[in-house]
Amino acid sequence: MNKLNINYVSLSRIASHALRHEPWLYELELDDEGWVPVEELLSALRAEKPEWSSLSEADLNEMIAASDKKRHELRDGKIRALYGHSVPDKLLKQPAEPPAVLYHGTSPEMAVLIKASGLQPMSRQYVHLSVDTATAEQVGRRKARAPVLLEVRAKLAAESGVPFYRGNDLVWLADQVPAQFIMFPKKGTDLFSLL
Ligand code: HQG
Repeated sequence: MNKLNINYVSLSRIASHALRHEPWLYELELDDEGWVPVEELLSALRAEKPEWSSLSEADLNEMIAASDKKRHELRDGKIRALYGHSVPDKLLKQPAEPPAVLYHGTSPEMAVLIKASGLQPMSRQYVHLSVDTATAEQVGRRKARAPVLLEVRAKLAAESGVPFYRGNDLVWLADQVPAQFIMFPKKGTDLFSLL
């Protein structure tokens, strides 16, 4: 704990809500790349809880450093969420060359639907992909006790015209990924009988 008794997990959760989902509830407006002035976010957060009343930029830096995932980026007096957005206006992102393979962890039930219609962003702006299987499993465990790991042939998809975007070092984004570029679990696994 720190001198202001700030719970950084809870701070990060509220900051993500403001920067990803409902900025208008905090009187914030994201620019077309998702940035807001740090001072504007700070004044909104200071009003949320008595123990946040003298929150500073240093606390936001500490929140980012203390987090288990790199969810936010603070630069030149501005801050944004790096991924996860559901705001109505789609953020501008520059396509980048993805690694050969990316992973997506999900539930067995959703994997069946993904086999039929590809990876879709659902309630977010972008599909979220992981650079390694450990991260994808962690993401998938939010959806199922025994998640399914899908392998996305990202380089091949990119070469075929599917854009990919960098989220952070571990997370990549896509508008959608057609099923033809996704490898599903093989014959002999439990999931295969469902697929
Ligand atoms: C599924 C967390 C049916 C998809 C994580 C997923 C991540 C489909 C769910 C980030 C589908 C959406 C995002 C289709 C995809 N039919 N279901 N065609 N295509 N789905 O939570 O990727 O901790 O919006 O498999 O770590 O699970 O918040 O996406 O299960 O990086 O920072 O639809 O959120 O980060 O679920 O997670 P979500 P996600 P934070």
